[in-house]
Amino acid sequence: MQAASAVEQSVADVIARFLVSQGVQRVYGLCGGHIMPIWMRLDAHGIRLIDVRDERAAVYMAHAEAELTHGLGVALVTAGPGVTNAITGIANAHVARASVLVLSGTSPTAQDNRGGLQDLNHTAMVSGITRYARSVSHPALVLQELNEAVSRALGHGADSGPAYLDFPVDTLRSVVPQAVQLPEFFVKHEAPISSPSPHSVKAAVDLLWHAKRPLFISGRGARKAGPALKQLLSLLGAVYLDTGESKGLVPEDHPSVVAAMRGNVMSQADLVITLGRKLDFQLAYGSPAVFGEAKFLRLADNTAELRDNRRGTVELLADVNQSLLAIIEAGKDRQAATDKTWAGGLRDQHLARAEKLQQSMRQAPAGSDGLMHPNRLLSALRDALPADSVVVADGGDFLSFTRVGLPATTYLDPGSLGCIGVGTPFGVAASLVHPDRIVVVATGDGAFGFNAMEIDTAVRHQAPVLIVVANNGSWAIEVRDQQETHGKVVGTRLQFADHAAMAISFGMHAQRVEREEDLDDAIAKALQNRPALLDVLVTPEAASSDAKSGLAWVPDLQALSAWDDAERQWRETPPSRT
Ligand SMILES: Cc1ncc(C[n+]2csc(CCOP(=O)(O)OP(=O)(O)O)c2C)c(N)n1
Repeated sequence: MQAASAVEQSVADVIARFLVSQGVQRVYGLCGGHIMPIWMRLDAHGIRLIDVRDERAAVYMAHAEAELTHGLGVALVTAGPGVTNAITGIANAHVARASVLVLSGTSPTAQDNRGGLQDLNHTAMVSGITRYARSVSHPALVLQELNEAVSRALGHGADSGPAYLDFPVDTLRSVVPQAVQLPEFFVKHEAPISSPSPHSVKAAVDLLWHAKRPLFISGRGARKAGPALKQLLSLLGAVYLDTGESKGLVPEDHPSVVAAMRGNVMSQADLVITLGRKLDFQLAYGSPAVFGEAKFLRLADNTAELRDNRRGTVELLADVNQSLLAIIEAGKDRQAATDKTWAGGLRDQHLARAEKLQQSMRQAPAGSDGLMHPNRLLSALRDALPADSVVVADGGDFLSFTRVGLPATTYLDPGSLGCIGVGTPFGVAASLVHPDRIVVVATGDGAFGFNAMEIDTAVRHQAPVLIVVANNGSWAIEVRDQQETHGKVVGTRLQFADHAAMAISFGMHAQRVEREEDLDDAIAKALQNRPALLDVLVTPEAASSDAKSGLAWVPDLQALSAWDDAERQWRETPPSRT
C-alpha cells in the first residue's frame, strides 16, 4: 500500500481534483486494475461513480450528460477490451460533436509492449475519432494534458467532440511534484464568447431583410440561442425547422414552426439560414438539387458547422447567440420583405397536418396480426407525459414514429452516426442529470437489446428512467427493405421476447402490455414506479416515414430516394449559370 501522503499527491489524485475543479459530479465507468487508482481517488473526492455493465454504455452516458448539461461528460474505462468496447461510444460522440472526456489506463511503463495484460496501443485506435488522444506517462505533465484535452473536448475555438487520455498504471501511482500543480490548472474552462464582425453582420442583415422566403434551420450550435432566435424569427416573420440536434429549441406554438412541411419548405425558400448546423445527409448536403436557387447564410462558432458542403453567401464565424443579437440590433427597425402569405400559408398547412397526425395516431389501426400500431402507443405516451419530459428515441421504424409523433422540449437520439442502442444508456444518464423531470426512452426491441443490461445500472443507481420497448419481434425497418428490395426476409426477425420479465429479474418495475385498453393504466403505474420498463407488443407491419423515404436502402447520391432522384436529375442538367 502507498503512504497516504503519496496517494494524495499522486497523478490519480490530481486527475480527481482536476475533474472536481471542472464541475464534474458523475463519472461513468467500468472498473479494472489499470484504472483503479483513478477510480478510488474519484470516490475520495466525492465524484459519484456510475458503474455500468459495458464500457460502450459508459461513453453513451457521458455523451448524454455532456449534451444535457452543455458541459463535459466523463467516462472511465479500463485498458485493452475496456477501450475497444468504448470505441463505438467514442465514434458516436465524434460524429455528434459531444464533449466527452474518456480516461483509461495502460500497462506499467516497464512492461510496455512486452505482451503485458490488456496491452494495446489505444491512442492509435482512437486517434481518428477524437479531437485529442494522448498517452501521458510523465507525472509532471498530467495537468497540462488534462487541460488541453478538456479544452479540445469542449471545442473552444473549434468543433467540440471526444478527447481521450490514458496513463500507465505506474504513472497513476506516481507523485506529481507540488511545484507543477499550478493553481491556474484547476480553473474551470469557460466557453469563450466570440462576436461577429460588424461588416459580416451588415451583410447578413441585408440578406435577411431582403429575403422573401427565409428559412431558418437550427443545430447543436444554436442550443444556447433560443430566445434570440425566437425574437429574430418574429421580427422577420420567417419560417423555421429544427433538427434532431435542436428539437424543442423553439416551441411548437411559435408561428414560425412549420415542422410538418419540412419537404416543401426546403425547396421553396430563397434564403436558408443554418444556425450551428452541418449540412449533412439529413439536410441533403445543402444541395441545389433540393434547395433550388436559395442562397445560404451560415452562422456557427466553428468552421466545421460553417462551411461543410455548401459555402454561405455570407458566413458569420462567431458565437451564434451573439451573432443573432447583433443582427437583431442592426436590423430591428427595418421592414422585413418576407412574403407573409407564403409563411402564413405554410404555418396553416403545418397546423392542419399536425392536427391530422394526432387524430390518425389515436385511431391508427392494428396490424393483420392483431397487434397494436406503434402510433397508438405513442399517442398514449403523448397524453401521459408532462410537456417538459426528456425524450430519448431509439430504433428503426419506432425511432421514426417517435421523432414525428412524440413532442419533446429536450430530445436525444442516435444522431447522424445512426448509432442505435444508445437509448437505455442515454436515458439512464438523462434521468440522473434531470431527476425532477420525466425521462422516457422510446426504443425498438432491436435497439434495446444492445444495452439492455443497463437496466441493472438503472436499478442499482435508482436512475428514474422510464423505458418503453416497442416490441415488434424484428428489426422491422430492415425487414421492409428486404421485402421491397430483395423479395426475401432473412436474418432480420427477432423473438417477441419478454423484456418485462427480464427487467423484473433485475428488480425493475415492469409490465408487458399486449392490449391497447391496458396502455393508459400501465403507463400511469410505470411513471409512479420508476425506474420502470414497459414491453409493449406492436405490429411489425406499420411502415414509418423513414421506411417509406428509402433511408434504409441507402441510395447512391443522397440519403432519401426523392432527394437522390432530384440530385441525379440536377447533375445531368447543364447549368444555366451566367
Ligand atoms: C449499431 C447499429 N447496427 C445496425 C444498424 C442498422 N439498423 C438501423 S435501424 C435497424 C433496425 C432497428 O430495429 P428496432 O430497434 O427493433 O426498431 P424497429 O425498426 O423494429 O422499429 C438496424 C438493424 C444501426 N443503425 N446501428
